[in-house]
Amino acid sequence: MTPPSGPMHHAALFKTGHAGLDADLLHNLPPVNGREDEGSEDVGLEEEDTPAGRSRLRAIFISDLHIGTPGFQAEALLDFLKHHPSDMLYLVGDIVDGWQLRRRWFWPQSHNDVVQKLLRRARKGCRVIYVPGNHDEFARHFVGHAFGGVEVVHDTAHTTATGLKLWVVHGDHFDGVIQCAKWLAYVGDWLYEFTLRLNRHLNSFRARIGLEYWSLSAYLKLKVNRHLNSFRARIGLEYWSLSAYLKLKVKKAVNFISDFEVAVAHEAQRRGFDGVVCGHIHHAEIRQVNGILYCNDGDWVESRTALVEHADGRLEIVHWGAQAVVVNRAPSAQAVVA
Ligand SMILES: [Mn+2]
Repeated sequence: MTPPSGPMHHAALFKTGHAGLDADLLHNLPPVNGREDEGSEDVGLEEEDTPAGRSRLRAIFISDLHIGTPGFQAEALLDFLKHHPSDMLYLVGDIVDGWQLRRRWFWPQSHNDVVQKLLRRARKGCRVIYVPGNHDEFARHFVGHAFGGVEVVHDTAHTTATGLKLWVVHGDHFDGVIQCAKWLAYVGDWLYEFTLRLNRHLNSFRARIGLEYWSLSAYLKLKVNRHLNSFRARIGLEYWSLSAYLKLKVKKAVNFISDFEVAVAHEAQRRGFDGVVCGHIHHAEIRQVNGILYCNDGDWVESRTALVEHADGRLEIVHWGAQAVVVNRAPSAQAVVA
């Protein structure tokens, strides 16, 4: 089965430092396509015992692990993988965080365990396909190669058991911030990591001295609003509502999500696909966008989510772990340019 209009032949979006290299590689790449695997892949190749009551998945899509940052929830992912054997595993970008590692080396044993686990899975017969993202763009130089059975591709096509043709891509090329101003993306990334870390430290300290969980952002909102308005009154400005301002910001974030979704879905349609699987904005979702099936597999920093395809072709988002997770269909302001 030929992927419609050949996703590998639209190289314009994926310019890397190795322009000449890409063109050659693109023609030598085997199509990565679920349908074609059915004959050759032995479903009997169990990586480990299928846990009782769970059947083997046809495919798993995960992205935005950010291995190499304190935010990566390695134990949760290991646990998820242990409970979900699959025929195919797609790593949809931002797997290793090169941006953060460049600033500060952070690589605990649990992060090693995850890498080992992924390689082991490939060794045991699971087809592992790695689609690099912006945080691991260094891997884009290795497109067309396989490492320990892990195939590296810019983007790929996956056909579900029901015949849906899905375009698999990280999605950063549809993020206006990254396209227009990379430095802004770096700054935003640092701020995001910083607030995550601050909140974590603050609350672990509070827990140690017996205090309950406390939200830094809620406190700041109240404080800042009070001081700001007393200052504004003093210099003769009218009252200004921080919460109204934040609400506007939230609306902008929502717009950002929907702009992103529309852009990705539009490109998938242009390439002749029925749908798209991407990551990047840390916001798991399955929905129709202008007649195209838009799937986002979320992240393993905050939401611990994966997109899975069951044996019958059913697609589903799995939220993993004991943490309270709100399954909310409505867009929220939690999306980040990641
Ligand atoms: Mn990304």
